[in-house]
Amino acid sequence: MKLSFDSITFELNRPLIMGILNVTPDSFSDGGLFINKNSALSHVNQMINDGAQIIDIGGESTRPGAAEVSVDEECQRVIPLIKAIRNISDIPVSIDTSKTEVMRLAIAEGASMINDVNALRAEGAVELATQLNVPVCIMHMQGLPRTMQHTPSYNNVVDEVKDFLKQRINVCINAGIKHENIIIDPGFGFGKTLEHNLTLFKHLDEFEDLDCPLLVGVSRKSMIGQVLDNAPGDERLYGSIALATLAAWINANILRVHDVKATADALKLCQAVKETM
Ligand code: 9MG
Repeated sequence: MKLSFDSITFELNRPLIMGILNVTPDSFSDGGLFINKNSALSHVNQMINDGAQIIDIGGESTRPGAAEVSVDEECQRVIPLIKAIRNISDIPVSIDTSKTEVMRLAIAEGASMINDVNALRAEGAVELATQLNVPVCIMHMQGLPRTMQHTPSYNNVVDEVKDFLKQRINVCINAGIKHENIIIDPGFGFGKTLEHNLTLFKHLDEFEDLDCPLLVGVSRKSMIGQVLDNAPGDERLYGSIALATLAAWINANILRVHDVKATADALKLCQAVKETM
């Protein structure tokens, strides 16, 4: 399996690290830290040096209950940063948004991937992604960010998440999105209880038959805090690394993480064991 951006093609014979850059005042773990352009850029530089292969930039928090942001506000947060990153590096930049106008502008300014937690369900999003011809991550979410954690409910979480992703892959393919541009994501923490998240994680290997690169995002999430006796966000590093390593072992292709250096070290060990005869 391969993943191609305009500047680089990855073979996906080992997981890629996608470093998270939230340019928001209210994200659950790093909200407010990178609103300032210089601190954001120096964080990007650090993540590149630490081993990130993709940078995911978001201008609207998707944590449960987060306030909605206008297109203008979201663009003001992310576009200058995308331009600035393009001046210092050709690392692929992913735009984390569900809004078509933000997708369009971000790609025009040098982003080369769309990460949509809404799986391109906004009006015109599938058509736009076809036209832009860039990799797109389509994620499963039950409900909407504002209310998704109120009463998540499934008969069989693995089957239902897989069915949703299959259906979205079909919609994308029928609209003309190339199969090799589609990345799937079960959406940990998006309309799911702890039990749903753990069940999905245990069955990650079952997503292989959808035949698309698999992105896993669990870094510092509340499922880790819940297992660790309600540890707050800044005490979830070791738990995040444990899950990143397990996901890599189960063959995840992209890990979306806050802590790039720690994840990169863990992945090196995981890879060394995998490659040993
Ligand atoms: C933006 N965002 C927050 N969590 C995420 C996750 O788990 N996956 C993807 N693709 N995006 C996410």
